[in-house]
Amino acid sequence: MARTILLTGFEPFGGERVNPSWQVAARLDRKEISGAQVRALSLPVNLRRVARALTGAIETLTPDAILGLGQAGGRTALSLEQVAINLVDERRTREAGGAVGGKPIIAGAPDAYFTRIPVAAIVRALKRREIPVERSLSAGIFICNAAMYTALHTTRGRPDAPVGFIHLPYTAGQAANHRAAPSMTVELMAAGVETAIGVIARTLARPRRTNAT
Ligand code: PCA
Repeated sequence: MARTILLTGFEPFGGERVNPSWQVAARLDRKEISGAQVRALSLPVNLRRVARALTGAIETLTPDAILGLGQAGGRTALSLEQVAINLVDERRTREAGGAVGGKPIIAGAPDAYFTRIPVAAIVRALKRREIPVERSLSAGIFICNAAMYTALHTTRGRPDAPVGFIHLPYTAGQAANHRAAPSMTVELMAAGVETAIGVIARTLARPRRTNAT
């Protein structure tokens, strides 16, 4: 049976007309990459609704892997997030319609989760394709971090399932309105994310360890 990779992007926020994360996810929707089928999901930039949308999709699709995408204006490269923390920022949360100010995303849950996608292999693959890529130690304390945390927490019982998050720079079009901001074309970002999904999909294709009896 074909493997399924849930690929999430966000709606535009902060006065932007587009969000590169959704532009990239929409482009790759239904694509078959290294034996895995991509299913794209658009997420709201709202703390409560994002958790509901994400856990609902995980329940209905039971994806073999989850890759979240988000916009991080100002970054210069595809940023592979290495950690998600159990915290949301007060001020920006209010803007995003939530009431959970300065509190954990999920009360009583672990402080942090490390990414479960093969970061080093993805960095190598993107560098081979000459696509700017970096590792990041903070996904922030806004909705993207919350989405990454929620995905990792919801799938904690399946530690072999790859789950991770990549922040994207502004698109070239967005950067036209942000003086001196770095940017990439949607095409190049999509090529990078497709490469990353290929690496993830190939780890799924490996025969699983079975308990020999
Ligand atoms: N970026 C924001 C929220 C949605 C998005 O695309 C973030 O980094 O939290």
